[in-house]
Amino acid sequence: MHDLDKIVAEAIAAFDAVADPAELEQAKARYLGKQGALTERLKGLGKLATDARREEGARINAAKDRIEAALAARRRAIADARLESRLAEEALDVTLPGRGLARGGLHPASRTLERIERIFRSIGFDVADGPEIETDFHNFTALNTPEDHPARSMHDTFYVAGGKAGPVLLRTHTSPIQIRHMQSHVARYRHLPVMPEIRAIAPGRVYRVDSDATHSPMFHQVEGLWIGEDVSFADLKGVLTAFLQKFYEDETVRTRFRPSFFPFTEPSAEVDMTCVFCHGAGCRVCSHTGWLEVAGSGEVHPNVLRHCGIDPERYIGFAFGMGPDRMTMLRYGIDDLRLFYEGDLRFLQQFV
Ligand code: 2NL
Repeated sequence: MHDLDKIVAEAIAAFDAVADPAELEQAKARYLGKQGALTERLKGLGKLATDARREEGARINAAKDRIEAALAARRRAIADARLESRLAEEALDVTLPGRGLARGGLHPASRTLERIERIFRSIGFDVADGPEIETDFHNFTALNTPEDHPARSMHDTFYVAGGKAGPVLLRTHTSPIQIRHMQSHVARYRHLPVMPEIRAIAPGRVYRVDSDATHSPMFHQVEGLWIGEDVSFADLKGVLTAFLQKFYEDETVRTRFRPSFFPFTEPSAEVDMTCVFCHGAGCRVCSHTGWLEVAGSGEVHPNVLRHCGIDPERYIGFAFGMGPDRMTMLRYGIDDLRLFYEGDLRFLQQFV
């Protein structure tokens, strides 16, 4: 074999032996570079006679072309192989089923509020809303709560600031929603000879300085109100009994009303329902009484109506307040209120 053929064969073998672009460039330098095998041969041409020089020069150039062609082919092969392996590595099977998004869901406390709203809407109640930061007037004064009542103390209420218009606080119940609702109802229907009936519930977050296994500083309340010319205590009993039967999906639910006291109602009553677990027979949940305390209620105090611009000699009605968080616990059999506010997905996912 002519020694040029040997160099070409060696170069091709050297190119084939590497798989890395940088190593390939190093191999190229060994054959085509300034100190490469072919360049050395070209330098030696000067010593030859003209004819021999032309012949030898042509052969060297032909060898150089073959090496360059081999180099170009190897470059392409390495690049192709790299692309192939990247494609294989990053392969994406678009026909595979997706991983899917985790499905969100409403918090059990929200589900209960929506359930309560749906039931009351179905019997003709509006759902009212209002600010969580309230004035002392809407939260206490309009509700006939005396200046020295313990609910007004720093100990029981979160005060936010003392503005020019008086103390500002986180509402301790949703009653101020109803105060605002009554005031705007009165203003809206001022031109009518008879005020249309007020039928509304007020669901929402409320705040009290209280925190243990059964009390959270933020919890939920739903209050309700029905004011008209002849709304009676019997209507209160009928509405609450029907509501509780619907809420707990049990038409055998019975209620009883025990005398009580609230500054904003007179007379006032504590509402008990037959235990949802034992239906009145007595069990651990109802402390073996057969009854569960579920709401407070009463006839709206005349002073409250006056504060809202309603004439208590003409209009009368009832109000009630209940704790939807406890209702959620009873409905789903949850035994610790704190689970509601920890945001633990293992708990929350059970309600999706
Ligand atoms: C309870 C007691 C109650 C009311 C709330 C009310 C609201 C207005 C006027 C009169 Cl605007 N009363 N609300 C009445 C009686 C009881 O809640 O134990 N709640 C969990």
